[in-house]
Amino acid sequence: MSAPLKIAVIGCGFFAQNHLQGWKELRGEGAELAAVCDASAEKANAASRAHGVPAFTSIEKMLDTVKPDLVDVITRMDSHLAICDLLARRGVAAIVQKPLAPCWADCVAMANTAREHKSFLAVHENFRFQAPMLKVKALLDGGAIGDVSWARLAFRTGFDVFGNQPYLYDEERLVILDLGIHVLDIARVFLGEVDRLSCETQRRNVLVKADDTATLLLRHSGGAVSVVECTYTAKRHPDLFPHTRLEIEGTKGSLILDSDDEIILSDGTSHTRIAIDNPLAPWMQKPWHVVQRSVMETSRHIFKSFRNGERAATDISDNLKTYALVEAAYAAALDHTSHQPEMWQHN
Ligand code: NAD
Ligand code: 89V
Repeated sequence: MSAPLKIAVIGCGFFAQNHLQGWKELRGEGAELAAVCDASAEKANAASRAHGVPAFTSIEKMLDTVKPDLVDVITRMDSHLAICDLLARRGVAAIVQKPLAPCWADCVAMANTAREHKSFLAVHENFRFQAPMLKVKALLDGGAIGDVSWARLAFRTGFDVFGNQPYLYDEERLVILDLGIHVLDIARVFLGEVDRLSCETQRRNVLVKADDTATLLLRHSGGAVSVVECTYTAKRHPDLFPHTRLEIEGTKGSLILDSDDEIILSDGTSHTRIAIDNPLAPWMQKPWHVVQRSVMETSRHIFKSFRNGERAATDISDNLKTYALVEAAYAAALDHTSHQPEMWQHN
């Protein structure tokens, strides 16, 4: 095998712990965690102690000292533009967490800079790498339900996401940008690109500043229609957080994903239950494990793409197509008409 590539992590907060564990598992595949960096010395030092790599509080100093091959950015969206700009100008390949940025203009600026510097920039969009979603995609691609014509994709929870991520209370745009973005991404993966969409938002939790619930109607380019639902304000028992429920119908049958461990595949007269394998590694904890494993699978895919000189499935140009749906949804929620997603025009 070729020499290991050096990975550096920027941002060692709540969600980075999953990325750090994932990189540890990918060591055998040539990804060597080489440094951690956080503006908070306390967070950087804690990650350094846990993973036995040097800690930095300055990105520049980390780049000068470690010279990483690939940097994994797990800071919040308001810092992504500046960090990715610095990395692109220094010729360093990068992975960046979702959401790419707080607004479309910043996303486009990031895409233009990456293009200008011919730098590798992939977005760590993980839902399509969840074990249930990979299984559904394989069934659809294998023709299990024929041509897909309709779907409902729903993420409805009352799980206290604010406990781990208190900054979510104060976002100007909440549920579509933080959560809907994942569900819209899998809608694209399963049903194809979107011609137009409409959307209604609600603020049902008075403690949050912005939308906590959104219901979207999408017309896909191939003719299929889907309903995308997301809320952080459902009262459910059991609450399946962090699972996305799916109902997908096609010309030959349908599939239903209503739990984390099986898909019900039907041809209209009988059904079969298809098990989903999603083992719990020692560093994973329920209910997060479907997300945790997908973090590792997303990193694995992006790392392999980078090492092989290929584009990642979730590179910035792909992720802009998902982000454009978020923008269209907020625009539709404002004027109550359907909107077409914008396209990134290369400069
Ligand atoms: P967090 O606030 O807990 O951690 C962010 C860290 O980045 C902080 O420790 C902060 O000090 C550091 N930081 C900020 N600017 C920096 C800079 N310029 N240089 C170095 N360090 C810097 O945030 P979080 O909850 O871990 O979220 C991080 C990202 O992960 C967000 O974009 C969030 O949307 C995403 N996230 C994704 C999922 C998922 O399922 N895909 C889940 C949770 C969070
Ligand atoms: O992406 C996220 O912020 C995740 C989840 C969708 C699970 O809430 O925390």
